[in-house]
Amino acid sequence: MTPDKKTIFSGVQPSGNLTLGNYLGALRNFCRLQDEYNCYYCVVDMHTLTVRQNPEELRERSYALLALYLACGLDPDKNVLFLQSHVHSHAELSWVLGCYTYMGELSRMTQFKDKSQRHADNINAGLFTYPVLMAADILLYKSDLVPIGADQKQHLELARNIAERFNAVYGDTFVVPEPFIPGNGARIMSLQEPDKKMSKSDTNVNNFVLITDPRDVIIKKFKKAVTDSGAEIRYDENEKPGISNLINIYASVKDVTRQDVEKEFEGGRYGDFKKAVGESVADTLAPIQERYAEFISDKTYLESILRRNAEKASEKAESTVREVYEKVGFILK
Ligand code: AQP
Repeated sequence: MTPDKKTIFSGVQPSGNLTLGNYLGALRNFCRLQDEYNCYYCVVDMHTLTVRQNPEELRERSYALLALYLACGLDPDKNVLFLQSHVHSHAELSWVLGCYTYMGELSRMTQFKDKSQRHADNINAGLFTYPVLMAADILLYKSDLVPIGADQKQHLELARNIAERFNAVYGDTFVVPEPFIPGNGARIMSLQEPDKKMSKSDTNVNNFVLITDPRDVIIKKFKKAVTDSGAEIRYDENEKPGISNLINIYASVKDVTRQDVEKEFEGGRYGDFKKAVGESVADTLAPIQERYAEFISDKTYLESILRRNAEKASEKAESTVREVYEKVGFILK
């Protein structure tokens, strides 16, 4: 860790195979920021328990997520790539911060409302307190910046409020983190239901594109993507949510503006546009898929990264927890 650089923390849950939304909203920016910042990028496995998981699959998906971090270009010598459950300080700080978070705040979280509707048979306390654990993840590392998709903005705001509240009582302890939300790509929507976001735990496979989907599958999914009545390729989230989502995806993978996309496909047909979007996504993901296949076949290497980085992350996290314990009045051992 370089002392004069600012710190980043972010994480992804191994709650399913990662989607194009996770890549464009989060992972791609992780890579873009890795030279400028000291980065902690976590596989936040503890968060996944808010929804029932198959233990064997969860373990495999945790390895897969680390392999994807590497495949997307994160350098394991430059970044602290680690597993949340390897650092006990996350659970410890989460308990303390939970005592500085109000029920009313947690009840307002839209993800809690969404997920409790989707999993009505399992509205557990963890689902409700999830944003407190997320606040602990971020605040433990005194993070300045948190790269996230737009869906996590509300949770990040809560983390800021908790940090400010704690600092107001005990004096400067936590850095109040800023979100880093990309322009295009911040909110990739479902391909079949463009009024909801693309999610890795969606039950309809045609709603999402996985980072690891084969080229023909990617192109087929885009071919099937819901478009809107009319024939114009124009960005309008309210009137044309399907086409707007595709414009956003194309702009994001090509790193151009939405206006550039409208101009490129002016007068074009929906079918040709969808094919172009599918091909551009497949081209972008192909090199990542190749590297992923190599990394996932070497568990020994993945384990060595996790072991090494758990130590690095623990060192920083434990020092924050000690500081917090002292401030709240615990006797340090
Ligand atoms: N559709 C999306 N568009 C842009 N960014 C997205 N992210 C997720 N979906 C999109 C960003 O990916 C990061 C990791 O997300 P997460 O694993 O912590 O959980 P999530 O936000 O709840 O993502 P999913 O895919 O919807 O997971 P499930 O289905 O398990 O709930 C975050 O930065 C997120 O913003």
